[in-house]
Amino acid sequence: MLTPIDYPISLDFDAENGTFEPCPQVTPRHLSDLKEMFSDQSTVAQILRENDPLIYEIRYYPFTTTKSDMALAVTRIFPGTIGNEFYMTKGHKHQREDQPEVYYCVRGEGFLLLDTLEGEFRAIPWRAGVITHIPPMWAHRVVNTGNDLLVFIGVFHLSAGHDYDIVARKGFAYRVLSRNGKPELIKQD
Ligand code: PAN
Ligand code: ZN
Repeated sequence: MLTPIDYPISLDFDAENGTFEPCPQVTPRHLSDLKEMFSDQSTVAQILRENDPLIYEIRYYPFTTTKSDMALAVTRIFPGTIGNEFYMTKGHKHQREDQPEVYYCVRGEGFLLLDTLEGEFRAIPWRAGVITHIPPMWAHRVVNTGNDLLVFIGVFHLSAGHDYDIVARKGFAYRVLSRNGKPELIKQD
């Protein structure tokens, strides 16, 4: 259970591992949690018959005071592919239309995909040190194209809300697929 705080708090962040202490909440996302997001559904079904790999983990800290609800989330995406599609976050749009977010790539390499789901799309090459502002109304997804862990920090308001259904319905305009080991952006049909 997350409890409100009303005093300054600092966390001890391990940038190598993408973990911090104290950490009140860790949310694992396994393949079964985002299976509909990957393009190769027969490979998804085949993998799920054998096991349910951990694709990424989210560590939350709600810096909640009586007057504010800013939150920190550190996401660790493991390296790998489902078929030829790189491991990625589920992706969502904030429910509130006035809620942006700041993402900071701490470790690894990949892409931050931004999509209005109404015709505007950006793929931002990501590596350690890049900070990106995600404007309100843009769906966001991070793809790990490296051979190692990708770690990023997100800062947002808890009241932003997360709409996953719209992403599941409309999809991002491009997928990031591995071709001869190299990432390629492929337009969705
Ligand atoms: C992030 C994301 C986190 C996991 O904290 O929630 O990286 O991605 P999904 O939520 O798409 O599974 C964020 O953008 N919060 O708003
Ligand atoms: Zn978000």
